[in-house]
Amino acid sequence: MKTESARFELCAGLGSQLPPADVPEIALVGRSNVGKSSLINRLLQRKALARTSNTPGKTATINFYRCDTLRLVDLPGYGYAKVSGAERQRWDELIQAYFDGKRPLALVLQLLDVRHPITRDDETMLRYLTESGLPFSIVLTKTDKLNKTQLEQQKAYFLQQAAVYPGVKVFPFSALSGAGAEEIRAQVVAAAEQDT
Ligand SMILES: Nc1nc2c(ncn2[C@@H]2O[C@H](COP(=O)(O)OP(=O)(O)OP(=O)(O)O)[C@@H](O)[C@H]2O)c(=O)[nH]1
Ligand SMILES: [Mg+2]
Repeated sequence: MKTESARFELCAGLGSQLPPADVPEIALVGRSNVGKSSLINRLLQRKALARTSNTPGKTATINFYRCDTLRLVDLPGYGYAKVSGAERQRWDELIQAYFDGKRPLALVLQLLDVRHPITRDDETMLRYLTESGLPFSIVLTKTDKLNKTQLEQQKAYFLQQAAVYPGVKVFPFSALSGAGAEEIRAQVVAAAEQDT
């Protein structure tokens, strides 16, 4: 992955604004604030190409980042309680338009905060990915926030949870230290190549 060539490509607030589905895409999904934009920055070796924030619900559009012949797709986070009904409906429609858009989805990265149990929203997403037959991997974010013992415990918990999804890989990751980024990048590149 030649990250020097990475650039922000486009942001879509409506299904009609999605770019032509012409290169393999890697989509990031997960709860609001789980670390999607931070992972994109790490994968592309940029400090702030994707905007990150302490305020959940920051990314309310689908943001596309282009690197070589693949796209990283930052989807709006789910599970943020404070958004209005109308806003939530727009998000739902936007995400549906993306997943229904017959796009060349090479891989979905499902992000889960390593510190917390899987939520109902996470489960809904995981079930959706499974039922749609989409290839996906799990990324456990914010591993730097746990000590070694806690981290081992949580990894064991997630590996057990992931066992119901055959063949799904689990990548522990820290945006702070960069731990795990190399492995995820390799998986992204391999998935995109397979899809080309
Ligand atoms: N310590 C630590 N903080 C992290 C990590 N990943 C993300 N954060 C922090 O968590 C907050 C949310 O990160 P974002 O990358 O903006 O999360 P997001 O999933 O894009 O959030 P939305 O756009 O709201 O859906 C920011 O303050 C980040 O700095 C990590 O691995 N370690
Ligand atoms: Mg974001």
